[in-house]
Amino acid sequence: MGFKFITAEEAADQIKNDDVIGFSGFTAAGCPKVIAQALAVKAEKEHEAGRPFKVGIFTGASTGDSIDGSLSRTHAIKFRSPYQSNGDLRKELNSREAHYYDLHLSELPQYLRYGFLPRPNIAVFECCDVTEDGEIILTSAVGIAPTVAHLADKIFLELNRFHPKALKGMHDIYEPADPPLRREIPVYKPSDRIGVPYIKVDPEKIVGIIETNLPNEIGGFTPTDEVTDQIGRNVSDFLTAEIKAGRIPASFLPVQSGVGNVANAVLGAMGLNPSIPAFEVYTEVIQDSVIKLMKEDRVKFASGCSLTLSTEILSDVYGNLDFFKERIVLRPQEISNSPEVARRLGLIAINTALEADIFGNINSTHVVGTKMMNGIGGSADFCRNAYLSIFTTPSTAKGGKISAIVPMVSHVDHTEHSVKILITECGVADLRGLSPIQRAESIIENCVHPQYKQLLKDYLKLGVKGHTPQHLEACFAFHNAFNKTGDMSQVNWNDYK
Ligand code: 0RQ
Repeated sequence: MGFKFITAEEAADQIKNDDVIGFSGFTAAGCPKVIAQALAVKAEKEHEAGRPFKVGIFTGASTGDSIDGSLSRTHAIKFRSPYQSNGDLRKELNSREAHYYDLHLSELPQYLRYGFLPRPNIAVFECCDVTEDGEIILTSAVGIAPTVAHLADKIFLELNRFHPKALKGMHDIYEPADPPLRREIPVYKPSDRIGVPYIKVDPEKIVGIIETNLPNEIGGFTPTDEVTDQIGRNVSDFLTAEIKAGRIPASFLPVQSGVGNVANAVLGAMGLNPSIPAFEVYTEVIQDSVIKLMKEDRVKFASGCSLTLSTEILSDVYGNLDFFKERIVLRPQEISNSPEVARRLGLIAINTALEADIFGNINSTHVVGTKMMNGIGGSADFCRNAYLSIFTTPSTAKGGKISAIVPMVSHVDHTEHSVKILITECGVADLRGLSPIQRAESIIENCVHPQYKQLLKDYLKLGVKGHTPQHLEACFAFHNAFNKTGDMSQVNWNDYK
């Protein structure tokens, strides 16, 4: 059979109101572009004609602007899961124009297979190659595509010539059987390959292919600053001390690191520290700093779900595929983020908090308790199951008007039971084996910004008895002060005595 080459508009014509679409990609890497843009145009026309048009959207994590941005601006999203980081979509979610369910990334594929969520009837994937017998080679990410490929009735492909066909071999596609038939996922070291390099589908399901030549829509990272550099050094010094104390093997353990500026600074500092041996990475997002360290021989191997790289670095990878294909594997997110594998490999997990409390609970998602920022992403897949779970955060936000460390987090994503180490630019709180009051003393002493130290010490003196000295009326006083005055430091404990 020959494949049918169509336009993005012809693909969008076949997508109906209320359809559920599963997109390939993880972050903006590997995401289709032109079909979503055409769908946004269609949505606008339908709305102008007075007809409803909204679709449900599942992807691996966040997406490029063509999906989350275009479809939000045209109010075409009925629901969205499992993660996002787009400003326009954030507005839609926080005004409840679109429904959002924030999920652990490892769980989404199996939730779809179990039938816990609406079935994606349409698949839209970006690929660098496809064969007549239905072998699809993805581009710079895997995400949920293997599962969606099986569940969808129709598959549309964006064959993106920006990504070389020679990428074949970087992906390792493996889907576990569902209970009661599931066996162990046989990844025993980050470089183990357990699947095949393509997604195999019935070629009859591929209803149209659109040829494109477009780079990923990945924004550049802002450079590190004094605060993030100091956090990086604190993490790296802490890990060195752990090796010296014999609590991390001298050969080191695989590292998982979140995304963003702090994560970049942390990896940079680890790379510069001669006491940390060259290490392996078992993570979800492979970002620029990993490639840089790989070229310097400081990172030996990276297993991830996406190459979330600036176009310049991605082009460098594509220009040296022989070198990088031996050192990188891209996996579906239920494998890159598998709790089972994270526990087995003994990951050092380093993620960023939006807000932490003095007892060690972490809020990664909600600004002042109500507004969704991005989502929990893969942070809990790793943090709960790691060998050692570290959270980092600058001690303040918004020019010091917000303390990132508060009496009680305004939303809980990671509980005190999963969080072992908290690190800010001020220092390190090692929470292992500490009771709630000891954790509070350690966090205030080591991590809190000087501006907020006395305020938090005074909070503990409000006279509360019990195992966890939380004052149920005053525990959100920082947030209330911020909501009233725009500055958490304006809190007045006399109001609560
Ligand atoms: O706001 O952009 O308006 O200035 O939050 O903060 O310090 O730049 O940090 O970009 O690393 O993001 C937790 C959101 C941190 C991210 C979070 C404001 C601050 C700024 C961003 P502005 P920073 P980052 C792998 C693992 C969850 C998912 C995860 C995240 C903005 O790391 O989404 O870990 N994590 N995934 O000013 C109000 C506070 C604040 C605050 C910071 N306490 N209150 N605003 N800000 N602290 C990735 C995947 O899963 C794919």
